[in-house]
Amino acid sequence: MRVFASFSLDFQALWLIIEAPETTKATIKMDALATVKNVRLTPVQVPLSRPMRTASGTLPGAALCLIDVETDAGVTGTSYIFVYTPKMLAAVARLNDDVGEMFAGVPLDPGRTFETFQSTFRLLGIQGLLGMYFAGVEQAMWDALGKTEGKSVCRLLGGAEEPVQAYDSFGFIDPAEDLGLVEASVGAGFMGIKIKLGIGDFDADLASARAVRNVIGPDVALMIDYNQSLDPATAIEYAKRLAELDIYWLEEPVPAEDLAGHAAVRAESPICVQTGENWWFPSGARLAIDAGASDYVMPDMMKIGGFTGWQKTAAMASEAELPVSSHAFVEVSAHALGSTPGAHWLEYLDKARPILKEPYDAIDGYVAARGPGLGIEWDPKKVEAFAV
Ligand code: SMN
Ligand code: MG
Repeated sequence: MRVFASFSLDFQALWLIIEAPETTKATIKMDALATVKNVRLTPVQVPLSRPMRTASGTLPGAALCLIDVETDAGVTGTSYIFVYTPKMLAAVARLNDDVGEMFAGVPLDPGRTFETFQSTFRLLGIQGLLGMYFAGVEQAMWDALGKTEGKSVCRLLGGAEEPVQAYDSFGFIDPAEDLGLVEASVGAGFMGIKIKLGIGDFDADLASARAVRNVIGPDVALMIDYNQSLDPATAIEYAKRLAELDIYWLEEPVPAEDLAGHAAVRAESPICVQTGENWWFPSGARLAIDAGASDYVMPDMMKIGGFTGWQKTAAMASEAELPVSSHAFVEVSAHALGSTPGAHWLEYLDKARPILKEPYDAIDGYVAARGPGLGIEWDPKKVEAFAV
């Protein structure tokens, strides 16, 4: 049996024609997809409850671009991207001014929109701010689609709003000041804690990790993130010395693009290697997985290309038997992991909380997706207060 999908030019109706033996030819009529009218972008700088100190820089707040996709169905799809530094906010707002109009009239079909986007910018390439911006639009399109269908995005993707195990994500921990926060996380039910190392010397790192292990006890997973700051030989040496603390994973020990370096660390490290937050689109994931760069994977919903990129990457990871975790973006990640068989850990790094009417809470260390759509709504007063 052959199946053809044909689209009327004005997208008034989507017809799926199933060509079967003459006698049983059937036509199924489906509702028309809503189309995009306009994409709005609002840059904000949101305070973080705890500034994020990493080996590769400190983030005092979260520079976010809020993306609202208005549709002709009367619903508005919503998502946001994180551009790491407020100095990039104006550039992304300008991008939306200049290329946002390409989405006008496009049906809410994120997968096809991704293909069109990729071919439109084939000569330029889509890594960087352009790709991040697109991922935000793609996610907002899914949100709008979920709202028009009265379903969560997770359900549209074939999953369910099942709670996903989360770890609480910290920056560099000062054992003299921050252990109370870690203790509170474990008290709130988190069964995993991630800390960053690599700011001071190794003895300070070891002392910090040991202090955290002592506070969380032996049953809570302890993850370590070096944020790309080591060379492979040093990473292997440090991994051997940290192993006594029963470390669950060693994240981005070396620069993200050094896939051979990651593979070398993986081969020698007694601790499992985790990476993925800096893989660009499924093509980047393909290279890393083929290079054997990691024991676990943690794609970032923004750099991997939204839900379309996530699904392709999750399929590759599944084929390679690599457990899939998320990076930042609590809300979209809950939907992505909720529809990913073999989901591993959700990173609880709650950057959007101050601007959401109803933030995503971790309950007993688990986070569940909710609908309709992505289940998020801006708090307009807060958005105004943090607008840049
Ligand atoms: C990270 C996330 C957000 C900002 C800086 C660093 C990170 C992580 O590497 O994995 O949490
Ligand atoms: Mg990381």
